[in-house]
Amino acid sequence: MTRETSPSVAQGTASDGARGSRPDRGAASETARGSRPNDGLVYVSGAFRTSADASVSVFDHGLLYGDGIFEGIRAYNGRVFRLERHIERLFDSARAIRLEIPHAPAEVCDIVVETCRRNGIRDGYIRLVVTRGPGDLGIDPRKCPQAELIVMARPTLTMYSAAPAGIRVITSTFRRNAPDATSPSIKSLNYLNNILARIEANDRGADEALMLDGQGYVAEATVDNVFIVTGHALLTPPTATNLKGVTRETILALAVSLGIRAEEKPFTLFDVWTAREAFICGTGAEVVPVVSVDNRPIGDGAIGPVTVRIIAAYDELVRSQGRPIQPDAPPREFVAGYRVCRARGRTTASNVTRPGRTTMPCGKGSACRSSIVETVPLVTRDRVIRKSRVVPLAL
Ligand code: PXG
Repeated sequence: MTRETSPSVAQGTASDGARGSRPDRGAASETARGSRPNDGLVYVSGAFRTSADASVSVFDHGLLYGDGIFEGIRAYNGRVFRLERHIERLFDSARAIRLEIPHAPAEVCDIVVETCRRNGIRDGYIRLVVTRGPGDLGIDPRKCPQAELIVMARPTLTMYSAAPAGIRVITSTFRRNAPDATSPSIKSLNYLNNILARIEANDRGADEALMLDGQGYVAEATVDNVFIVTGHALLTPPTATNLKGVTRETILALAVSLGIRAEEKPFTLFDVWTAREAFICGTGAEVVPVVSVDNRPIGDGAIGPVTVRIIAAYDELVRSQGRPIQPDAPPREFVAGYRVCRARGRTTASNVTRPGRTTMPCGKGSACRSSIVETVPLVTRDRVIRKSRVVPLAL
């Protein structure tokens, strides 16, 4: 499975006088230089190395030219969510930039799971990076004989601290990459447009930025896909102008289970300004309500009922599906159910499948009469185990 090559293949191992053997310069200088995790194991150059020893060459074309791709995956409850789909997208990105990953997709899946195991991850965030590998100065990829696969796993990743209450978004002046330039379908190491958009959001005191495409249609956020709820349906832009997000796909499928009409259709800022609800979604962020765009409240400026239902269904789904990290984990039969409460003018949702966790905002728990219960069909090891009882949403 793994290429257990000798440490001498890796650049900057402890034995050659790189980071591992540097004198400790103390916390203050570490902060000045930007702190980095010093625990855990990273898969790099064909072997697992301590974080302190995990490094790549300064001649790596991923560093020199952004010549590479990445993936972000989450593990929940001891399972890696939609692992095969993420790895399929990684290989699609690689193919698009004519990069040969030095493993088969199934081997990369195994390396991801092994990285989780070695880091004791049950819940966490997994990052894969594939670079063109070490070469020399000069853009020509023929200078890079061997691509570099890096896999890291961390127990946490927080994208937006304001997420539970809903985030404030601005529209960036930076456009999402044109489909006829570096396709936005490629999850490449070139995120400069998106980073500039995020800096713009930071400067304007917002949490995130919406990026438009070259024609002025809404494309996506800087690291998330975008959805709006109109009076007619749940809408998300077609993927020509944005990343083919795994979370986006999951939500489109969940919408079907929930009886929510969903469409992939281009839309403009007008549609955002007049939307009832909006949210962004991605592996890192999960599903995050958007309460304002360019200081205009979305809907009534509170988190809307469709968003609440989707967050609840997504939360249940991710905790019940995925490739087990421990090899002999028994299959778990699981049906999501949750209660949507409209008490006190608020709408929220709470899990009712696990006893003792039904806490409604009205304080009545499962006795709450302002709520409806829904179940969502879930799949265990690719098998549908229960049909849903869909409660249609009045859109
Ligand atoms: N659009 C863009 C531009 C992204 O980078 C998404 C949409 C959502 O895709 P998924 O497949 O995750 O639903 C992304 C995802 C990070 C980080 O560390 C970035 C992403 C995901 C997780 C972490 O910045 N990008």
